[in-house]
Amino acid sequence: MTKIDIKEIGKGRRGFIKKASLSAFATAMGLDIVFGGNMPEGYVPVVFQDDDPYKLFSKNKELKVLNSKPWNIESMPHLLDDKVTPASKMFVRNNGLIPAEINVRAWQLTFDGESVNAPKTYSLQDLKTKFKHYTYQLTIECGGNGRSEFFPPASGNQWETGAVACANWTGVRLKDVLADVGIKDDAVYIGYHAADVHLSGNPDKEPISRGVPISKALQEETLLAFQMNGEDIPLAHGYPLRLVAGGYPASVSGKWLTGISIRDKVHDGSKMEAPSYRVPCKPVAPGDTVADEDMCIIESMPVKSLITYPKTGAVLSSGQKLEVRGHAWAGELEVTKLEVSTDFGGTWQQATLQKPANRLAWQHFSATLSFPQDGYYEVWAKATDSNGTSQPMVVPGWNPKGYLNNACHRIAVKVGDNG
Ligand SMILES: Nc1nc2c(c(=O)[nH]1)N[C@H]1C(S)=C(S)[C@@H](COP(=O)(O)O)O[C@H]1N2
Ligand SMILES: [Mo]
Repeated sequence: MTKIDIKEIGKGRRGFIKKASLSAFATAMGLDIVFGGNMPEGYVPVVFQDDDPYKLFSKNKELKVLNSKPWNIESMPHLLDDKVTPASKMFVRNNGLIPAEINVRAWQLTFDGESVNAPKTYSLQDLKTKFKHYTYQLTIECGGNGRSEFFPPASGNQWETGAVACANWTGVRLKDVLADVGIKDDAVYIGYHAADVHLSGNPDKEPISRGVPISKALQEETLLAFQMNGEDIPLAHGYPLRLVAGGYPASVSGKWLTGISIRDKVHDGSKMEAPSYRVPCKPVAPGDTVADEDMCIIESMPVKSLITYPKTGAVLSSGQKLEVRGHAWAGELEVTKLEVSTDFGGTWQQATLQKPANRLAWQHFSATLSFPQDGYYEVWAKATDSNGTSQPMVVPGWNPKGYLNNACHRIAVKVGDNG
């Protein structure tokens, strides 16, 4: 099966449409462009001018498009109410252009690097037939989720709270495949390679090529996934093959996976270098300049939670109780406590917190709240991880790139007619 993404066809250097793409447009339409020779250089036929990302990626219309080049689309707390996030409500974060053409039959995954015994290549079929399949619910959250709240502001996509999801991922364990490849004792890191295209159009540049320490690569839940929620992975989320390493910043979960390098040092691919996906090794004052050598790679994500029901702005009648619910997660750790407050953090009430479906899955919570009188309230949620660390009530540790904002989530609730 070949999937063609019309929007990416012909976007060469600087996004201009080349004459050479005329035939690609014609093929996509199944019609000749009779006077196509008269089209000005760079002209996009009207039928292709309206990018409708919702249609293109089958997304719920309430998701928010932050950027179209590359596509970055954010979800919202009330859309994340499902226990397992469906594709239609999952955020999209791209650093480059989605591969224009995907040939599943010819798709290969190559292992190389200083620390493989010998390079080895697998077809998708090899991976699916030679190794045992596993399914896990894995939480993946963009390192920049919550960036919009930092001050002074950090450049980059201004994510609010919706760059997180927990889907069911099915694939083979990376550790099983690495055992088959044969790796040397000096392996310390892996780095992924993928089929997406750098925004410059330069085929020699990778939009992103990140990785994880070998110990994370060898965890049971680290998958080479070919299914999401029981179906082929949607194109926007990495079809036909994706590395999924839950609990770490989602940037390590490489989509459209074509290669894995086993490194004898920390992987030095695109966006591994400072300051990308790094925070100051020691806390700094807001707005400080931080030298590259003082920035450390983000590994496990911090403890966090989201109230997914009700939607902020809920209106209750006088005396009505409110059943709130949501999810909590803590990177590589487990969430051990979830508390909610209706009085701006003055007092806290313990919520019912479920165990995760498996390690690295988010956990569901619920609590029944009552309100003493009519008026305006906020519901705040605070999770605590198995190390005893809780979410901060204010935006934590400012950092130059605006990563790791795990401040308590808050929703507004009005009680009574005049609330
Ligand atoms: N090949 C490739 N993999 C990638 C990216 C990318 O741009 N290219 N973006 C990364 C980042 S920064 C994030 S947050 C997640 C987003 O995953 P999603 O789009 O499936 O939600 O994919 C990661 N994997
Ligand atoms: Mo990300």
